[in-house]
Amino acid sequence: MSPALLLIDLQNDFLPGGALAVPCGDEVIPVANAVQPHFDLIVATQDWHPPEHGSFAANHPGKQLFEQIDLHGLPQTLWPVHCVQGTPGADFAPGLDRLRWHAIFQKGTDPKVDSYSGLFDNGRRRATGLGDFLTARGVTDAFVMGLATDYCVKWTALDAVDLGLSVWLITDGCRGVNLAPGDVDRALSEMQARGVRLIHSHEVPARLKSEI
Ligand code: VGL
Ligand code: ZN
Repeated sequence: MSPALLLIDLQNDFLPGGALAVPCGDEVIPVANAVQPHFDLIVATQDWHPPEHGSFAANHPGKQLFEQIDLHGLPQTLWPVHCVQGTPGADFAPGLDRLRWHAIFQKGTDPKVDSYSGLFDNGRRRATGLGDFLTARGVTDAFVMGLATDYCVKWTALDAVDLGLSVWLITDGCRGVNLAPGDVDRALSEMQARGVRLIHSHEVPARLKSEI
């Protein structure tokens, strides 16, 4: 197995007090710090929107927060202004160890299309470079954790499956938005149905040692 750890959107705006706070999102930071020493290859994704991004309700006068619209041909949930490039909300969580990260892949930079996945935009037109990065290093297994389970974590995991990787979701390292009750459970089922395997962070060391 040639593993990589993918840390998804561990940014201030997704933590309690942030613009798009994920309930208990701060609880995953110690999990990220605990698993990092077990990996030789660690990458992070960063939601990185321009102020005029089309996913912000504020940029669609008359529309409500969390309403669904059509954004240049794709369904789009309208979010609070979050993770604006260069703002403190877009910074990584304080207390998150990042000394051993190999690369950061930014996404959501095109105002016309959102990018939940760390690999491709929602229209699958542009790649972030993360897929090529993993392929170039011969990665076979992606261990995914972060925020939010029902959006960026889910789409990153599913895209990684599509790239042919074995995907492991570190469940205690993820928290979800649950806009509708049950969204997180549905996301977990969807991932499992597509071959993503769920593991607890405590199982990671044994899994990395196993040849299976
Ligand atoms: C995310 C909604 C909007 C996420 C990012 O990181 O899950 N969710 N932008
Ligand atoms: Zn976003």
